[in-house]
Amino acid sequence: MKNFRLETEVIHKGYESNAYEGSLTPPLFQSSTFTMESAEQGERRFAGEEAGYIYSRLGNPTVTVLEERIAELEGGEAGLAFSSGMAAISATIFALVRSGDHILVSEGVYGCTYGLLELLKYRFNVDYDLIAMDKEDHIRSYIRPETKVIYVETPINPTMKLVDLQLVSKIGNEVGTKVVVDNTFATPYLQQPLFFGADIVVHSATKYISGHGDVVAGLLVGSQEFVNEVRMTTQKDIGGIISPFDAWLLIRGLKTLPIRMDRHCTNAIQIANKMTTHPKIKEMIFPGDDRFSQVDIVKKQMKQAGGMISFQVEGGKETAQHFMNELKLIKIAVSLGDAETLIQHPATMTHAVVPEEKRTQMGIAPELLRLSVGLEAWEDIWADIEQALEKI
Ligand code: LCS
Repeated sequence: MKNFRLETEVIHKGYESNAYEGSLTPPLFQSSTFTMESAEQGERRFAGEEAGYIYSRLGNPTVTVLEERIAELEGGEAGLAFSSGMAAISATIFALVRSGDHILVSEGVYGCTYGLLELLKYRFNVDYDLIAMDKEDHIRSYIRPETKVIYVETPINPTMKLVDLQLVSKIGNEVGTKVVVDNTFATPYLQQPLFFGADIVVHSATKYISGHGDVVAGLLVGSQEFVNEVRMTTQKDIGGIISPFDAWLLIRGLKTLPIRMDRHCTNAIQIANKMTTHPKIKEMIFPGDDRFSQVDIVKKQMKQAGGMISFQVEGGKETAQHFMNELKLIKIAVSLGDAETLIQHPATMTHAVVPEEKRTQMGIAPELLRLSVGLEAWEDIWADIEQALEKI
């Protein structure tokens, strides 16, 4: 069938209703295992000589629809779904490195990704460097013969710094190092790393892809060869698979991804405009702001600037916490990309596991706050922020 635009593929890709009694939505195959017609068929399936489902840790028809859909959206050959973003990230990295290897990492990653890098370093002898990835020479100076992965978040959680995907992919491809991009903040609707030359995309699907705050899940997109390898090794044998029901919820969430992202983005622009003029907001970091230091990268690789804003209030950590406590509509919660506007304090919440010195290197100040702008009327979101600012 011909390829459609992304807005159409999020609704139709990988599913034909006539195969399932005309059921409009993909059925939920809530089954752990699949029966075989004969012992010989079982033998052929295990030997890989015959296609067919065996056991849901190896594949499930509902999960397959999700995997085909995310692969299409990211423009990759194949997709794989996991029980969490961290399951996707850890299965990917474990498939790419062995003891003695080195990983080059963007200067800032989600707290538990940092935790995974530390675990790899101290338990499995896999070294890493967190570096600013803005200059070609600087990046190249950190590449060693043992560098097997360049791991990048863009936009970076929570500092909203960007990494030039074309630049890192060019370097990675030249030196033969896999480039892995965490595309959680942008989603494939706003940014498609594989088109810039990256090898693998990972997601916390818990966020915008779900969009409704009711699933914890992860996704991976890459070449068919790499996806097959992960499916049969670090996913199958470590076991971080998604449940069919969670896959079904993600299929539902994905259908509205484009229209939700448009609204997140326009709401964020309105809130950011208001923030820039407020005297109690010391600094605001939003890729959609004209004064954002990496506007060129936004223009080059993102369709819109996204729905995440980081900012600092005048005063230190206590003032930031006081501000959060005064909010009424906006919820204090980690996670992001939900219909509800959420706020969190990275230094004591999502990035509390990162030692202070490394947090400073990443740009996470004690008064930094991260706002996930939701789908409510922006005027109501701003009114809540404004009344809380008045009280600090
Ligand atoms: N990558 C990014 C960029 C994330 O923000 C997160 C979670 C993960 C990976 C891990 O995904 P998970 O296993 O939770 O599905 N970020 C969170 C955050 O900022 N607040 O709560 C979780």
